[in-house]
Amino acid sequence: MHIHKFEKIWLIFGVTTLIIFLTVIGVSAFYLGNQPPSCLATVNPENVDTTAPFNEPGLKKVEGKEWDYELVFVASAFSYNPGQVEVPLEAKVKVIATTKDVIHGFEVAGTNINMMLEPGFISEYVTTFDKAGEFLIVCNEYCGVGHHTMTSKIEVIE
Ligand SMILES: [Cu+2]
Repeated sequence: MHIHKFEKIWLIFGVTTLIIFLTVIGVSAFYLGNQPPSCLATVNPENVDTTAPFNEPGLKKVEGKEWDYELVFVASAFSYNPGQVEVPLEAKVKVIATTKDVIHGFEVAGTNINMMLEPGFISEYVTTFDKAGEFLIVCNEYCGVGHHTMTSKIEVIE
């Protein structure tokens, strides 16, 4: 069978990039331990309000962990609880969030926090807020008629 020279080059290019991408994903997942933010912990979506830590949404100082604070958010159509929260500058924070009803997004504009909140799953992300100011939290998964009003705010204060 005759394969044109350009077609051969294109095939080699395609297979090589595929191998490179799979290697990057493999190293990231199995060697560096990177995982999607919501793949390990679960919560019954009907009992979110009575299940720790979601029974007390907001910022809490913690001791003896790799992070200094835990910032708990509960999403439901069409709001986040808390609706506004203050975080000290340079604090290492673990953001813990879930949803009580449908899938919502949790994007903190201007940072690299961007999680999908799925009913029954807990999404977590550890980050350091190293810029002072106001950061808008928006829902970026269409969740219904009030989707565009679904926001919250993180104020990073010195
Ligand atoms: Cu939404």
